[in-house]
Amino acid sequence: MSEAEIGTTFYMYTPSTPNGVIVNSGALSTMVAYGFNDRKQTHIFTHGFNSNSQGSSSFDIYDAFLEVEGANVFAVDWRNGANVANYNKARQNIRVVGNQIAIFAEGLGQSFSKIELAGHSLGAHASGYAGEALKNKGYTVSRITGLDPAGPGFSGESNSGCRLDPSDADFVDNIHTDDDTYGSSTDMGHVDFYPNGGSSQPNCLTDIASCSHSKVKNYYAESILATTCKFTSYDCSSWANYEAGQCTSCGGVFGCCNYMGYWATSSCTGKRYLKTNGKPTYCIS
Ligand SMILES: [Ca+2]
Ligand SMILES: [Ca+2]
Repeated sequence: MSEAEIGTTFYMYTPSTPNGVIVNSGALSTMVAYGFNDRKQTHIFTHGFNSNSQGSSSFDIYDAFLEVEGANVFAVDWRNGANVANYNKARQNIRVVGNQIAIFAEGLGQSFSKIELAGHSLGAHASGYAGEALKNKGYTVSRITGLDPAGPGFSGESNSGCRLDPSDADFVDNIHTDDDTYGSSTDMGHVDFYPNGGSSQPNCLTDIASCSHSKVKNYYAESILATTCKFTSYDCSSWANYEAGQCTSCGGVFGCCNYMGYWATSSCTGKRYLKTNGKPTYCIS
């Protein structure tokens, strides 16, 4: 679909405009008038297939960034390109959306060390395309967080230019919550977290309604607000071995631990496992 047909809209949320205002790409003076602050961290969030930017689980993420960082939050709404019957059409549309995100980010005139992208489902790959497009212009975004990056058409894709991968940002971290249906079973970041094994989440009886695929947004929102319990995860050869209690140590010969979500660091890479609760508070340790 064309840019006009997709009609990508950018919503801005700041401490001055917590309910959001629609802003135009490149209209920096208007953004500043509404509270954009280039000394603050900027987060650009992109939704997935059959979705939009205005759902409650997305608002929880924007609100958390405002609360913890007083950040500039932008929500990329490409609903006309995402709410189509044909998944492959939506999949093609994120090439367009990724370029629009890149142009929008460049228009902020901010150091890219302050700009982080995050996306759910197809939005994770759109963020990857944006990161790649910016790299081609000589910029590198500091971080891309993939929330259950979409699997169909991406899992096992050997060409990193066709999907989210570690080269798309200084630090790429992903959370896989439905790696056998809507999400991807392929590691696509410097670190890839597989809560509850990554296939099926607690209290999700069926994934037909994408319960497990969507649950990742709840985990991520909670992680931003975390103060003590920060989703500690463990290096392990498999979920079965993790469940059998073979991987409970951090450091030493057992490798390092890392926090899933907002508090993840780039110093501890690879595939990680952890358990969560089935409802808030999701974090166990
Ligand atoms: Ca890529
Ligand atoms: Ca599943």
